[in-house]
Amino acid sequence: MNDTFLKACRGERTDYTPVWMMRQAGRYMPEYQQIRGQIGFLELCKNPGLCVEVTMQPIELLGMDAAILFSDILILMEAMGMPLEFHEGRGPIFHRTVRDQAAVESLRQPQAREDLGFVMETIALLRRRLEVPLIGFAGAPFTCATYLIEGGSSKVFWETKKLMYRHPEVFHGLMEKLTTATIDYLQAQAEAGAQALQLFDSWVGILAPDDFTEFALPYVQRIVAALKPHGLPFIYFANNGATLIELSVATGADVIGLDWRLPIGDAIKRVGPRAVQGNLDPFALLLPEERLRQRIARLLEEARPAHGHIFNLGHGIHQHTPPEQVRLAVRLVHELSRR
Ligand code: 1CP
Repeated sequence: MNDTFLKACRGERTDYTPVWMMRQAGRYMPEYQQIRGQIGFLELCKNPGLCVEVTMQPIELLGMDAAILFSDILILMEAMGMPLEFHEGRGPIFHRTVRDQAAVESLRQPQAREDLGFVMETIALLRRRLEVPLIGFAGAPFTCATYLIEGGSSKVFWETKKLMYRHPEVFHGLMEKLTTATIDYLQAQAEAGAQALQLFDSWVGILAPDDFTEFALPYVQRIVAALKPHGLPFIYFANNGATLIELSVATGADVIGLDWRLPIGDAIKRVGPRAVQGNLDPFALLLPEERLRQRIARLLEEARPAHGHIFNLGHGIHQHTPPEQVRLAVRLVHELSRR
């Protein structure tokens, strides 16, 4: 069992810097495309046997030090009674939106162990096969709320901010429900065998720090606190969160995920004595080998003062990234960080 990733999360000494990449299982891999050619994305998420295959692909072919459960953050909201569809090229679409009190009340509180049993089954199957730790995950309540309020992806988040500012009680009611569902979901994943947990706050970077404090932070704090007794490292990733570093630390998470928009050395000073995860620009994987080597060497050097560093990208791998460049990056991290 390669436990380098778990040691780094706990701030313990490791022989080299462990690496995994957000969205490491997915469309940039021909082996994934081959499976997706036979089955729709949502069906794939509900098929434990195939989810295991897809989760294993980047471990076996690219040499990652941790696996992330193959699923999607929106699966939980489907289980809350929000029918969901994925359109080729257009991304996720919810058939209804949640923009008033009645819609919030109509959301059901799922029982993760039953309603999302396929996820727990995937985790159990993976634990029998994997020789690296398995990361479970969920979307953070704010990010999940944006999808429900907008009815899908957004660039300006008009409806989200309108609800937040004009009807804060409705917004907070929605956040309450998402928080309760997320705690149950992550606890179920921990019991099923997940060895670390990551909360993805992909769109929370649109909030000013004061609004983060009022509308997002208390819910993340509750989730982190509820999972503490399980003893798993907890990673909080606020995308576009350069202005939210201290507040990310205030969530209580053990590991702070960093996007690429700030130098990792600066972030580490602000994070203080806990582990960090990040933060190569996903597009830097397009650099020629020598430049990529320099970039990674510099990042590793800057991250030396961290109380634990897990190498990752600053956000998910882009779907057109050549897999051989990903393999090269993994090899370079291992080679350049060996102590
Ligand atoms: O066509 C396909 O094959 C589907 C593409 C795809 C994949 C491979 C989607 C649709 N989701 C996923 C897998 C996925 N999603 C994982 C698997 C594990 C891994 O990382 O390897 C994870 C952790 C997610 C999480 C996720 N889904 C997030 C948070 C992470 C992030 O990137 O910020 C978000 C925001 C989603 C929503 C979602 N699901 C899929 C898409 C295309 C999107 C984003 C749409 C948008 O931009 O709003």
